[in-house]
Amino acid sequence: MILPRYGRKLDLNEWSPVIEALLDGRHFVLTTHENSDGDGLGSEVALALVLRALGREVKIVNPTEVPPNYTFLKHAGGIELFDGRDEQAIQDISICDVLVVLDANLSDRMGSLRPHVQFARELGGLKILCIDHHLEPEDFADVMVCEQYASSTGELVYDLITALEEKTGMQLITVQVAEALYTAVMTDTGSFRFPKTTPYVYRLAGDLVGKGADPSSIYDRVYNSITPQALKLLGAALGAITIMHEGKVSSLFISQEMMKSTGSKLFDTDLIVRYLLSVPSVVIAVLMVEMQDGRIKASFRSRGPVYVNQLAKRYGGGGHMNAAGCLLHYSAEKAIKAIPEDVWAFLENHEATARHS
Ligand SMILES: [Mn+2]
Repeated sequence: MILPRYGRKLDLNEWSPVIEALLDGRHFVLTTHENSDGDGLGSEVALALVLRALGREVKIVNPTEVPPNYTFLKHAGGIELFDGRDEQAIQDISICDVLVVLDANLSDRMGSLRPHVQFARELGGLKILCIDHHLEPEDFADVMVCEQYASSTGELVYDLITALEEKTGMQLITVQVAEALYTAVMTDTGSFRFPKTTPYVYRLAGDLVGKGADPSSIYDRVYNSITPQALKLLGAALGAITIMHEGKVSSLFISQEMMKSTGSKLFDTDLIVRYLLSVPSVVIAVLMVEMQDGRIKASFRSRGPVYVNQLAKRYGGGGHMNAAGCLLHYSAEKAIKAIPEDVWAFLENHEATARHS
């Protein structure tokens, strides 16, 4: 069930279906989307610490491994981050009573964990909660808070935790919780500069800094932690960017070969996508990465009111207005040829519609 969208900060009463489910649960598993980012990881670490402070058993199990620049989150709180390669962690999905999905609103985004979740669901007794801020949610959980006004899932989790503080009379935002939430909000707002960075987001960040989150050390750990391999990949990738269609579309294909020859990993491609939109004429950028299993991970970025989530949706993905993605079963040759053409057709159609309205 998707809760009605409020388009603003929820109050204690509006959060109550989530709070009830959290307080009723004993054994929790928290998870986020494949190829996890700062928002998903920070949100789950913050919520895990809070649930633990409330005496609950909590495990974090993600579909894919944690990028090295986010491992500091677990050290801070003594929270372990498991992934789909850990069989014991997978077992926990079938014995927990509440699964909380953070920063993902499609069941598909749980990747390799999805069949295990479905199995646990069929056995009965597993309650699923979802807290997210992407467009067009799929109704797959018992309680879903999907608020696209929010800058980040971290912003929603902050609101949830403050509502829990109100409900329990406990102080729940420790230094570690503040650090995790700050990481979530900082990364999803592009360091407090994307359009959804409202005055409220700055107040929230100020509160977290007041509670012990250190902005410069968190920035340093997240962004100034590039490996030499990632830097080599960046160099190769920048040289391979193509700008086409009157300078309005930029595209880049990163092959397995490029990643192997530089010794880089999938999450090393995350720092590359922003360069694709750094040319002012570019309206839509697409980054395609050939994954180890042969699938193509496509990330779309746009400038202005261009809903690239609609583009991603055609391929079974989704996301936000200006940032969306999908996974494709395309060959490399097909992706390189077809996807930038689809992007251009989508943009031409968008421009024609905009002219006539
Ligand atoms: Mn997010």
